[in-house]
Amino acid sequence: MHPPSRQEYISISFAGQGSGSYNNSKHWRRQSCWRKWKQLSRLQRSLILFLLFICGIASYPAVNEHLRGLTDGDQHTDSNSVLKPVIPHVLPEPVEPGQPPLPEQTSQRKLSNKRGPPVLQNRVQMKGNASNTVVEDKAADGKKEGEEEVISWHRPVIDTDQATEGTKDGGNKEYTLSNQKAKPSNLSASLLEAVKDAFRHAWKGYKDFAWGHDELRPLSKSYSEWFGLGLTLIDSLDTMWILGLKKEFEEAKTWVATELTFNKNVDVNLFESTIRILGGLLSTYHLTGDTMFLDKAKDIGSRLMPAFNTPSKIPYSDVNIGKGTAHPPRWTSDSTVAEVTSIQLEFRELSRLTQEPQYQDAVAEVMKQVHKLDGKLDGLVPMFINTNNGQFTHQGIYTLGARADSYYEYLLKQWIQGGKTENQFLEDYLQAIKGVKKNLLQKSSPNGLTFVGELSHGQFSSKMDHLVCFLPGTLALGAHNGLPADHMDLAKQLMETCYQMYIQMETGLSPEIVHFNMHQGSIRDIDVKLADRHNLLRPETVESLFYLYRFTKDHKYQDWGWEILQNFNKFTKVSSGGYTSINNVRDPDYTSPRDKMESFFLGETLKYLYLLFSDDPNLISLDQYVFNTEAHPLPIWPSTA
Ligand code: DMJ
Repeated sequence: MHPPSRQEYISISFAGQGSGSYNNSKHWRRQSCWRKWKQLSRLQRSLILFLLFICGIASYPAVNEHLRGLTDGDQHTDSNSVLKPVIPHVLPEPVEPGQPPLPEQTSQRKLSNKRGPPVLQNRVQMKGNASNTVVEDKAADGKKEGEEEVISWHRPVIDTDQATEGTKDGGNKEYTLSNQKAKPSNLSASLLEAVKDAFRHAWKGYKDFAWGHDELRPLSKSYSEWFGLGLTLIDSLDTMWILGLKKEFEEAKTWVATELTFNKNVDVNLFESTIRILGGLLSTYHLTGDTMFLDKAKDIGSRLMPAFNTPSKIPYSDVNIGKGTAHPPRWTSDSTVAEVTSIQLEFRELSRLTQEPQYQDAVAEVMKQVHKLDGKLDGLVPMFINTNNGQFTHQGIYTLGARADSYYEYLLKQWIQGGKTENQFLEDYLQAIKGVKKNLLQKSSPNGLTFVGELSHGQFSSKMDHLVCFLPGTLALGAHNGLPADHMDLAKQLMETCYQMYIQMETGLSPEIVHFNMHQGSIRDIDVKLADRHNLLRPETVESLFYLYRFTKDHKYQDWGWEILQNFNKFTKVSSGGYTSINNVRDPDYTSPRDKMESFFLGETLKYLYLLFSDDPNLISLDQYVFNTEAHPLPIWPSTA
């Protein structure tokens, strides 16, 4: 008996008859290829397979880089989200009627047209004052003269109800139409209200789809858990208080009082839970005077303490707050230098409030050891430290970005918190800034943007993380507290650079990492690698804009923040509620949303934008409060003298 003929041979016989009417489908093509494959000799097939294998190996790095670009992010990025279909841009949604301006909104100032040095090309130009419109730079976008596209100030970009594949065509045309109704009648008087609108919109998404959970996934209208502790809600408490969102605050407070429990068998990251949860609860206690928040702060603070039970007293990265056990990550016994040196403001404050010294003692011991360690370069620290022997590891790499950033920030801020009496912090900070200037500071070509690069075993790299954009603000804070005036000069230069990292992108939003060109003849200052094009709604640039505006009163910093807020509204706002991180800041038509709203968007980004737009220097006075690295204000200690 003959075996039943296989389907592929059936279609071959149709095609082979040359009827000219074959079915040109994928199905047919698959069958035809299969037939040809089967007709090859074993040797030919082996040869082809071998060549395909070689090609595969050769293309692996490029593919890998592309995939990394889709998945990179904070360590807790949900990798599933990258597989989501791309969501198209949509027409503007109607905007809720505006609230009356706040009393502090008195300025009738026009938005500045200035865009830094004249040679620097900015993508977005603001025209006029009362019209509050944004006109895209036609040259940059290749549009014809006279074809101005007016963009409304407040447009949702991502409509969850219209999620389809392939958004390349048409999407941008639709949503670049002006929505005149959406414009506030007076822009300067509405900046604060615009931030409140953004917060309410973000909060709506969180409340509707993620209430009591860690993070909103706005596109899938669901949530993700990291620690399972209502992270976004806690991170947002003091923002709501500062923005005056009383109803929202009361609802959240009720949840904290009745639902939040730390008696849970969960592993949490020491640093992240300290800066977001402990920091958030402490600052909310200070702002409101409600001891419920202090009780919760004590509870989480004491549950985090097992992290310090290590041979070296350098804490482990992870703690199980239910079991009272701690451990390093599975693959190493190292902790990150930034993580172990950026929990001090919170634990020191907890000790001051409770009169229990163990918290402060534990974090002071870390600072004492790091201060004495070998392996620094002119005050710059490596990125890892071993929890067994207390020594730096992976030495020779110096950055102000990920894994080292807030070490520098907390040197200055501990000095300020303690009433400028702990000179060791100040000395280490001053030395580190000198180290930055000597080893990491360079200028780009062709326009001479000042940037902070990295050093790897003596080799300079022009890579700069968006995270480094905390530095202008920190430098300005130092200068405000009496440190050398040239710190302020540097702060201003770096601020300009961080702004350019936004405005030179097609979406007007910064990527996660940029590379600066340094060779003569470069045609642009900033390059972005495929893997680095994402934006996670991070706060560092608007944080620095807030400090720079507070100390200089130069309105251009408010203008820059306003542009950034508009671009968040334009490219990351999800119509059903919430904002989303995006994968691609280089293509306004194809931003590839990640389906995640990080808690720091509410805890930091929107708070700093609000404070930036406020002209009231007493709204969280920088002479009374110091912000932790998650934007939670803690009091500067009263002098004991
Ligand atoms: C926040 O958790 C904090 O600002 C931290 O210092 C750095 N990373 C995020 C924001 O980018």
